[in-house]
Amino acid sequence: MINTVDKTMNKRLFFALDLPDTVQQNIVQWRAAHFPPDAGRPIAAANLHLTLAFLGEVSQAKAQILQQQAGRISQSGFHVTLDDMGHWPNSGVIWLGCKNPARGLLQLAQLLRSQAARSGCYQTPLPFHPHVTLFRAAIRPVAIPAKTTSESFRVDHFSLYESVFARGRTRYNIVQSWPLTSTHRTSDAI
Ligand code: 2AM
Repeated sequence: MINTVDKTMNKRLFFALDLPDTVQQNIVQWRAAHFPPDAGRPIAAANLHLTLAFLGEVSQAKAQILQQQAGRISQSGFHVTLDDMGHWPNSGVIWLGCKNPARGLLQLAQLLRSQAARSGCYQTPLPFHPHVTLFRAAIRPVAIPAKTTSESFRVDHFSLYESVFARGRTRYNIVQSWPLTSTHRTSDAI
């Protein structure tokens, strides 16, 4: 049978939280001051984000369904405090994370991940560990600074992103965003 689905139309998508510009700039400055230049490949300020659910290569039809489902999510915003960090040498990732992630953050990621799984997007069985990737290709041991930036910000929306690789660079473009506002509160605001 001939497969008439044009795979080139698929997009590499993921749901994520963007970081306020000031937070991106603060993190980049702190990173430059606290890590050696050969720690790994630093992520550009504009690309710093917190992934909620990775979808992979997705057809337009499937993306539309996932966007409709995302639009039905009703929950309030929350705070993110990046007061934790670490190094995953196997995946070569140095990251900033949250010691005590807000319940709303975990709830939102859980919902998006289960919707993605139901639509046939493979979801890792590993537990969700909210993080902002600072470096990739960090495969050698590196001294992790004693203290993080402890950047804290309020989250009032989440977004669907497309990952685009062009001219040797990866860019993350926002496809659509949805507000986190709810008349009946389903998450805590800390
Ligand atoms: P990472 O930062 O921990 O690498 C876009 O690629 C985003 O989706 C990245 O933030 C990446 O997380 C996340 N992601 C999760 N699973 C992925 C996968 N299997 N392949 C690529 N990116 C993935």
